[in-house]
Amino acid sequence: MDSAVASGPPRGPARPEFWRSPLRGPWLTAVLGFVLLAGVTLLFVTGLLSYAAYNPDLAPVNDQTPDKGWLGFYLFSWPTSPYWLYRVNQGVHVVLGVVLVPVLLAKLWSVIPKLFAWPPVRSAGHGIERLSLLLLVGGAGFEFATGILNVQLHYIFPGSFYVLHFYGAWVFIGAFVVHVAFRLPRALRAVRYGSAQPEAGTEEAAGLVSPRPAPPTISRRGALGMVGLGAFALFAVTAGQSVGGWWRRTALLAPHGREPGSGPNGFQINKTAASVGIRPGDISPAWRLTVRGAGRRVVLTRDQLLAMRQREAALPIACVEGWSTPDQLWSGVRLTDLAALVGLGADIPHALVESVQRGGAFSSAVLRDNQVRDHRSLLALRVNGVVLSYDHGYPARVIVPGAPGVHNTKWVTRVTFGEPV
Ligand SMILES: Nc1nc2c(c(=O)[nH]1)N[C@H]1C(S)=C(S)[C@@H](COP(=O)(O)O)O[C@H]1N2
Ligand SMILES: [Mo]
Repeated sequence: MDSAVASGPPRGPARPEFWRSPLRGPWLTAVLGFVLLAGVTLLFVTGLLSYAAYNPDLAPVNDQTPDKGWLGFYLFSWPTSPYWLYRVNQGVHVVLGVVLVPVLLAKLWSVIPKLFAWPPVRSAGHGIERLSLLLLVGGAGFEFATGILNVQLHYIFPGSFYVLHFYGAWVFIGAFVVHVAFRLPRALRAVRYGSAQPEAGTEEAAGLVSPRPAPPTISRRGALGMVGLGAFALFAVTAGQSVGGWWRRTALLAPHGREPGSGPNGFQINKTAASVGIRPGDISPAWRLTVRGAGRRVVLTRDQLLAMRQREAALPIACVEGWSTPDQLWSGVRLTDLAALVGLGADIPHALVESVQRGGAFSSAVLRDNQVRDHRSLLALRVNGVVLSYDHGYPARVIVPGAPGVHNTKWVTRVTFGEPV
């Protein structure tokens, strides 16, 4: 071993001279690192909040692994106010995740010589540090990849996206915290030192500065500017789908397309009726709504629902994929009024909402009691002054303030209050 070290690293990337970019150095790495420190922290917080918004601890239909053990310590009853909470949270989470991609790639590029550092493991401590870097880089790659595949509707992962992205986030953030703890002092020194390069091979160079730099073709600030420009370009073609409405046209990367159609029902659709196998017979005049709870059962036609007191609520649809719509004016029957039909008045419990859809992860959802009790929570029959279109959930769909889109079940046929779920 000693003689191998003494004879120096093998030819190729393990030798510092192999890396020739004059841009690499502690200042560039530190600046990119600080951007990621702020960005990843915000991604983590909005990600945890997004997960809490699913009320995963409430029922297995909301999440396939409701018991998160102590990783779910922070879960809480997702509020219904402000009603745009999920829209803003998820817009920030997804847009920021996309925008940070060039920064992450630049950061990885800036430290790549260290991947080949020689000898690969100097000591036990160094070995542990490198292992944590594997979790850091692997975790970042995993979180960004699963997130982006999900917003691009490319479901190729083995198992549920929530579960993978959630546990992946904890692994990543653990490694991230360790990394920040070890590197923060050095990064602070590097930015104080300024963008002048330290001598290659010195302590301050941190193994990043090339001992044999090629002539520069761009300054370090210029390189940062290019990364910023890339991030801004991604922002410009992504953010429009979170703002919705007219701005959707600017969302060139929107996987659902940029034109959601026109007219009162002309706003973004997630799954169309045809795509989830809703048959004409399921939503024909023979359709019925069954309301159950407190040992009672009431069956209603759509006309009977329309004969009940109609209420209005202006609420958006906000999907986990980051897109959302501006407020739409829904009208229909309050969930509290449905509860009253089976004799539930005060202390209305949670409710299981089921659709006519056969199978599929989104065919039913459990709403928490605070969501059911909110007077803006409706079983909507109409939107923006007209009958719901088939694709927006005719004959009836749920709409709840502040909730993720997935809990706004379409083609509802049964609402069950208070049964253990
Ligand atoms: N039955 C049923 N309801 C559903 C879905 C579904 O696939 N099936 N998709 C959900 C998701 S993920 C979202 S974001 C919203 C989208 O509603 P919209 O298509 O009317 O915009 O509907 C929700 N309701
Ligand atoms: Mo969604």
